[in-house]
Amino acid sequence: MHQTVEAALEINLLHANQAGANHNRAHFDQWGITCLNIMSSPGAGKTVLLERTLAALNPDLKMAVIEGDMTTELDAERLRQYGVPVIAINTGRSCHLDSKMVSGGLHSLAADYNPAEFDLVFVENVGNLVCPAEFEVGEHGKVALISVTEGEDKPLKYPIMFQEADCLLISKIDLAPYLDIDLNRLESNVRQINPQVTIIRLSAKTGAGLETWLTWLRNQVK
Ligand SMILES: Nc1nc2c(ncn2[C@@H]2O[C@H](COP(=O)(O)OP(=O)(O)OP(=O)(O)O)[C@@H](O)[C@H]2O)c(=O)[nH]1
Ligand SMILES: [Zn+2]
Ligand SMILES: [Zn+2]
Repeated sequence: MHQTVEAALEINLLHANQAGANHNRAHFDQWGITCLNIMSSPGAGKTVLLERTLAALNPDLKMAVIEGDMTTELDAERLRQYGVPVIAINTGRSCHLDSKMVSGGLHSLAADYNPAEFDLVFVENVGNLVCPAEFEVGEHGKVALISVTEGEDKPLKYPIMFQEADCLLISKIDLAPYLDIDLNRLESNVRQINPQVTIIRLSAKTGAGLETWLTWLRNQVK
């Protein structure tokens, strides 16, 4: 036998968060911005992916990043080198960004720039395979990464993020030959819980799959 815990407290938290997410979405829509929430476990490759993406699409698309980290500005500093606005948000003890934190980020973007000029805002969530997927931030789409070093079973063990994802990137495929991982089995585990998801195998290191990702991304922009 196993049990599933249902906490009323968690339901209230999510309810309050949803109101903030709706507020953020209204801003994004009013400004004609597409917002994507990038999520993965720590170190799966979100920041490197964003570095490659900003390098490839700037200045064709006007982009900004809301960068969530628990304590540092290390990722934000990496991304600032690509000449786009990067708003760093330290979550402190919190393991995910919530809609209120992202609201602070997007109001500060709107204070410093004309927000209507932007096409695409990325939210890099805190590295965590569980919590970020539970808290909407007003995004139009969710992108999840799973690196080949994490194992085929993770979509089954941590299903929410994979269930919610519109696009799943299997990252670091350049490392697959050195590991005992069956990529087809990983994909079929993902499909089992989310048959609709777009799956792209990608290596930010070799550039494999990058064009497919950029095409998917361009198609998301309003
Ligand atoms: N071999 C290989 N290494 C990669 C690839 N993508 C990322 N890495 C490495 O993985 C490590 C973590 O990458 P990051 O982009 O910082 O990961 P992250 O998801 O942003 O990490 P957090 O923000 O801390 O959760 C770095 O050492 C990267 O160089 C890849 O495609 N291939
Ligand atoms: Zn507002
Ligand atoms: Zn990062």
